[in-house]
Amino acid sequence: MPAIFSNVHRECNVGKNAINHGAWMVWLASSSVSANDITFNMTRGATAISQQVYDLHMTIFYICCAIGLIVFGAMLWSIVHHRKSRGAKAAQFHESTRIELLWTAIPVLILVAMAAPATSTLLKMEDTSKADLTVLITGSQWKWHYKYLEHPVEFYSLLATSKKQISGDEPKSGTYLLEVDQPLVLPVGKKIRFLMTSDDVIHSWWVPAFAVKKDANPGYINESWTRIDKAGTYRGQCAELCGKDHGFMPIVVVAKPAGEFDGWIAKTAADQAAAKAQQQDLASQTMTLPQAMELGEKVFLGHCAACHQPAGTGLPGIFPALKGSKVATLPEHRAQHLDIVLHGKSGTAMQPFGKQLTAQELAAVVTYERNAWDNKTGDVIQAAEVQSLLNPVEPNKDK
Ligand SMILES: [Cu+2]
Repeated sequence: MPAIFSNVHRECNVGKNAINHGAWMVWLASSSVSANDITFNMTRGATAISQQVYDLHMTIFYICCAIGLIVFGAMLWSIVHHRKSRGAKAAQFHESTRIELLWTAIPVLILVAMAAPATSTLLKMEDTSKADLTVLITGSQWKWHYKYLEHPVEFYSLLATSKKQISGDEPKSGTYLLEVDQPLVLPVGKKIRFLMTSDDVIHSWWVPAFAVKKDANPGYINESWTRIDKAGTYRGQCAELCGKDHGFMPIVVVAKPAGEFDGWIAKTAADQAAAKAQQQDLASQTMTLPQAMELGEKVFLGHCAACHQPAGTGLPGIFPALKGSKVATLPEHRAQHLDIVLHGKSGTAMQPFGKQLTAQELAAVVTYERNAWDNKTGDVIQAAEVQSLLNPVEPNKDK
């Protein structure tokens, strides 16, 4: 039994016939020492703001407890001492100006005492000025995209928990559903401004240790910030019900000392530039059908199978089947098929994959969808075609 409950239980047995106010107050005061150890309480977190939010939460909690004890204590005492069986007679008085003033003034004073620290903390939480680093966070069914606005670095961060753990075929790790392939890396001791938005539905970026929880809305940018005190790994989740895999888009932040972070961001920028150059190289190569099918299957299982299912059957009434569908089999729908994969389909859960995958991966996955599960169209899409659809040559505007 958690300590708080055993304390409550013990205190409830103290004096069966009378409420021991003294004991309750002692418990209330002493519990402040252990409040942080209670696992279902808020965390103190790893930032000055999260500590302030925690203190504010505890202050308001204790004020509420005290009000509850006084009000319910007075009620219970009155019920017991002025009960009918004791021959109590109701007092007959009306319109006492003094009492009315008192029961208006006391709650107003309590509310002001609560509002003052709450407002001060909220104002600090909203002050995103003078940031050292800005990260654009984009929620997308069902992953997060991070872009460092001062550096040429951006990437998607996807759930890394294996499908076998999810299906129960493997034992679950200690960080089950709270692990990603690429964590967001941030420097310690710097003010980091977050800009939140979404590609599709409303998500919410929530890391309890930073006391940051902000909605990521499509077509709108929300702001928040943090300054992390300690290096380490911090975990969070999407906190807005955003569809089928809402529970599968965790957040992992790795906070590194500033010097280490500078090294990491420089290396990542160089790696990403090299990968981009390599992708352009690959885009000029021609794939055979078996090569495209091999790569396409990997891409399909990693990005498409959650909705369209590994066997291409979809989920009837929710996600369309690709196996035997007109779009994935008929020659006249080939261009539409490519367009949907690259740019998404508005009004549906089908998101644009054009900026999430390389031209080669996009070509391979469309080839796979057009040839797997008896679709067998024989079509082989090449990366060069995808590239031309992604970056159409702009007509000369001078003409
Ligand atoms: Cu979400």
